[in-house]
Amino acid sequence: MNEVKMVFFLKPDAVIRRYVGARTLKTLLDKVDGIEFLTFLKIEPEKDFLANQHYVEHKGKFFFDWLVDFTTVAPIYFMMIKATPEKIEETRRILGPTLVQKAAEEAPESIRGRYGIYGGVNVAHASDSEKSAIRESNIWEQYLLNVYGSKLYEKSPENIRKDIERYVSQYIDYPIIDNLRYIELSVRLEKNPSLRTEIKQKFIELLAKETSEDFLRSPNKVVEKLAEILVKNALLRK
Ligand code: FUP
Repeated sequence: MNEVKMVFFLKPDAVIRRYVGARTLKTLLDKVDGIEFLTFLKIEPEKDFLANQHYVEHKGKFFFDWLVDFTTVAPIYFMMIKATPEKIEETRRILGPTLVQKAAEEAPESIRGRYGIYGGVNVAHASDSEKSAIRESNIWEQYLLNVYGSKLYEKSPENIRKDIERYVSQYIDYPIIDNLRYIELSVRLEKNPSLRTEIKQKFIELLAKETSEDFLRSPNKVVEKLAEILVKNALLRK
């Protein structure tokens, strides 16, 4: 029987906010007993793939276009993880409920409860059941094999773990802005859409404190683009 793999990725908010991504990966390494990673790739998936495959079940929902824009605003870090039903459940428990306010209320110690920004800006994706793990690992494998070919699974799990540990040690001591601050600003904007420009500027300032030089200087202005996504996220739920 084929082994089951699950999909886990750091979303753009966790990639830009350096500490958040590092803390998320460290938590997986520390808390999921015997976790084994089969890939660790910095990628920029195409909108078409996300819209028509990964997120296809959400097509037509009010947040769908926003979700695809959010997931492509900056690179993501993509992991395939060796899965069992127990590991899928454990990883999801550590990640917490989908929406940040619910996560903060019901699972304040979860990754999304502690580090999510607001609404669907929720740090990471993890397959949520054995069925979705099978579906997602199959579509991502097909997609990535087109790009990487046989190099996709070239590295041993031991070496991938070392790559992830290197990522963690590179970014774990970055500064972090309390996510309550992002929540306050999002709520303020939700109530007063006319504050859009002012609050977007504030988001840019906060994200700039949490990110690294490469993103600050990136020609495609990922920090500003993520700030715009945070603005739209707050206004989406009006
Ligand atoms: P999850 O498996 O927890 O990531 O959640 P879903 O597959 O249900 O949703 C995928 C993504 O859509 C979420 F991560 C965030 C986004 N979303 C919203 O922005 N608003 C919603 O009301 C529901 C989901």
